[in-house]
Amino acid sequence: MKLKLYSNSHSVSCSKIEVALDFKSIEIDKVEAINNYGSFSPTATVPCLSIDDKMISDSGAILEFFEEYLPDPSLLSNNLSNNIQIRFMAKLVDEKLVNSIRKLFSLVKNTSHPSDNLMISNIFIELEANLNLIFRIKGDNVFLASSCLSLADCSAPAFFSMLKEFEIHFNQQIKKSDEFLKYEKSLNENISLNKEYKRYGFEIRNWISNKLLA
Ligand SMILES: N[C@@H](CCC(=O)N[C@@H](CS)C(=O)NCC(=O)O)C(=O)O
Repeated sequence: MKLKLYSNSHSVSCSKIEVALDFKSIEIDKVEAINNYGSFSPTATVPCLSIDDKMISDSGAILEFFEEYLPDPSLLSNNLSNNIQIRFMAKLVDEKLVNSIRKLFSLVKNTSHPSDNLMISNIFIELEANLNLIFRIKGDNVFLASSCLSLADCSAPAFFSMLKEFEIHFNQQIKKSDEFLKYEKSLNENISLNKEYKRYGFEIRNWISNKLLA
C-alpha cells in the first residue's frame, strides 16, 4: 500500500494525525501543503491521505485508518462500550472545543473593529462552557475517554496550546477548573501529547507573529 500524507504544520486537524503517527511510531511520506488544497484534496482541506489511488480528506477517517493499519499500540480499547465513549468524546472535542477556538484565528489582526472585543469575549465564554461540558462527561478518566490515551485525546495538544497562546494574545482568561488542571497535567506527562503540544504551540506563536507583521 502506498501512503502519502498532505498536511500543513499549523492546521489543527493535521495536528490530530501527528499525535497518532507519533504514538504508533508510523513513518510516512509527508508533503507540507501551503495552499491550493483543491489541487489534491477532494474537499480542498488538509489533512488529506493518499492511499494508492484514493484521496481521503477527513481527519477522523484518517485516524481510524491508521488505527486499523497499525492496531498496536491502540487508540481504542478492546471493549465495545468503551470504544463508543471514545468516539463520542472525539466528536465532542472537535465540535465543541476545536470549532469554537478556531473562530479566534480570524480575530488576530493589527486593526480591530469595535465589535471584535465582544465577539472575542463571547468565544471565551463559549469555550469555558464547552470545557465544563467535556469535563463533566469525561468523569474520573485520566484521559478524555479512558484510562489510556485514545482517539479522543488526539485534538487536545492543538486545542490546549491554542488556548494558551490566544489567552495571552487577547488578554483573556478562562476559569480553570480542577478537572482542567488535572487533564493538563496528564497531557504534559504523556510523551506523544506533550511533544505535539510543544510543536503546535511553536507553530501558533509564529503564526500570530507573522499575522501581526503582515
Ligand atoms: N472536517 C475536516 C476539516 C478539515 C479542515 O477544515 N482543515 C482546514 C485546516 S485545519 C483546512 O484545510 N481549511 C481550508 C483552508 O485552510 O484553505 C477534517 O477533520 O479533516
